Parts: sequence; structure tokens; C-alpha cells
Amino acid sequence: MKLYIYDHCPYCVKARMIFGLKSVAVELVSLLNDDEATPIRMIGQKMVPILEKPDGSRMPESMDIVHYIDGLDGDPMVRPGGEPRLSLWLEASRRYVSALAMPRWVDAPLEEFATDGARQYFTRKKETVKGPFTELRARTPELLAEANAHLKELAPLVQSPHAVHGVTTEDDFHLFAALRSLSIVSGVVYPPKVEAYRQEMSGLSGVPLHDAIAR
Ligand SMILES: N[C@@H](CCC(=O)N[C@@H](CS)C(=O)NCC(=O)O)C(=O)O
Repeated sequence: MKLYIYDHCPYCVKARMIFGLKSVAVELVSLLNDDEATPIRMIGQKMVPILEKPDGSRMPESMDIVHYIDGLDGDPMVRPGGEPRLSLWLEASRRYVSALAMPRWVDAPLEEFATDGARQYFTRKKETVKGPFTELRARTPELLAEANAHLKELAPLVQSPHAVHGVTTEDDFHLFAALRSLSIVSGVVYPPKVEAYRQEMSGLSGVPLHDAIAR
């Protein structure tokens, strides 16, 4: 099977995770961020992740892909998520995660940003929603302080390094995707329980963190 992705994309992270967690082989294909034609040809819109099954059919939507791959062996492991305290934490994390990550992703050696055109496409598109990346960068001290304080509130919610609620739920996909987005940001301080979770989940899912290229 092939999974079409952008490396930075948190929805793609969710889809990638299940292949590692269930030891299912997958070929990752990174699209250039300004390649509109390929995803539109495959699913009718410019969006990833896209799963291409062995019969050539395509499936969009990260959590649909998670449940499809999880069910292939007849023994699904992913339980429903939506635990209220974690949902609130995730909702609040949206205040800073993409504002910190977006100007850094586009500057990092990621395959989807291999060309000037791809970097310009992403910058133009996201700046219309988030404001100029120069302004987001200038807000780094304030956003980092918010992130670091908020991560302290996450620590008591993490029950185990291998599953936020002790058993694998949809919440693990949402949480690890958010933490993986944050891993491109240098200066983030992870409380020990959160750091253990990040590392364990990265290993189990086979999705590398961006710590080594953080900026
Ligand atoms: N509901 C979709 C959302 C996927 C999504 O929004 N993907 C983003 C990348 S993170 C995308 O392809 N956006 C179009 C673009 O970047 O031009 C899912 O869960 O898979």
C-alpha cells in the first residue's frame, strides 16, 4: 500500500502511526506542497493523507485510514477517544501549535518543501489564515511560554508512555500528532511523563520526531 503525505502534516502523522502500531508495511510518498494535480486526480481535492490500496482504490481522511488499517487483521486495537480533559487540552493547544510550527516547517529540509515554488505556495496559503510568518516568528517568546506552561498541564493526563489513557485510543493519534508538530520547535520543555510518551509513541508508531531538525 502507498500513503501519500507531507512530512509536516499532523493528519498524515495520524495515518502513518497505525502502520507502525500494527506492523503493516507501507510505502510513504511525499508530494510537493504545490502539487495540486496529483491529489485532485486521486481524490478530487487537494488534500493528504491519501491511502492507495493494493486494488488501486484511494481512501482520504486520516482517521478512516487508521480504522481501516486497524481492522485488516480482524482484531482492531484502537478504542474510541474523546476523553473530555484531553479533548480540552488539545483544543487549547491549537492556540500555539501551528503558529509556532508553520514558519519553521517551511524553513526545514522536508520533502514537500524541496522547491521554492512549494515553499511559496505553503507560505502564501497559510499566511492568509495565520498572518505573516515574520509576525508569528516575532511572537516566539510569548508562544513558547504558553506552550511550556500548557505542557505542564498535560503531564498528569498521561497514564502510560505507550497510551495516554493506558490503552490505545483515538486520542493517542490526536495527541501524538500535536506533539509531533511541536517537535520542529526548539526551546519546548517537555515534562518527563510527556517526554516519555513522545519517545515511546514515536518508536511504536515508527513516526520520527523532528527534534533533530528543530529550529
Ligand atoms: N480531515 C482531513 C484533513 C486533512 C488535511 O487538512 N490535510 C492538510 C495537510 S495537514 C491538507 O492537505 N491541506 C491542503 C493543503 O495543504 O494545501 C484528515 O483528517 O485527513
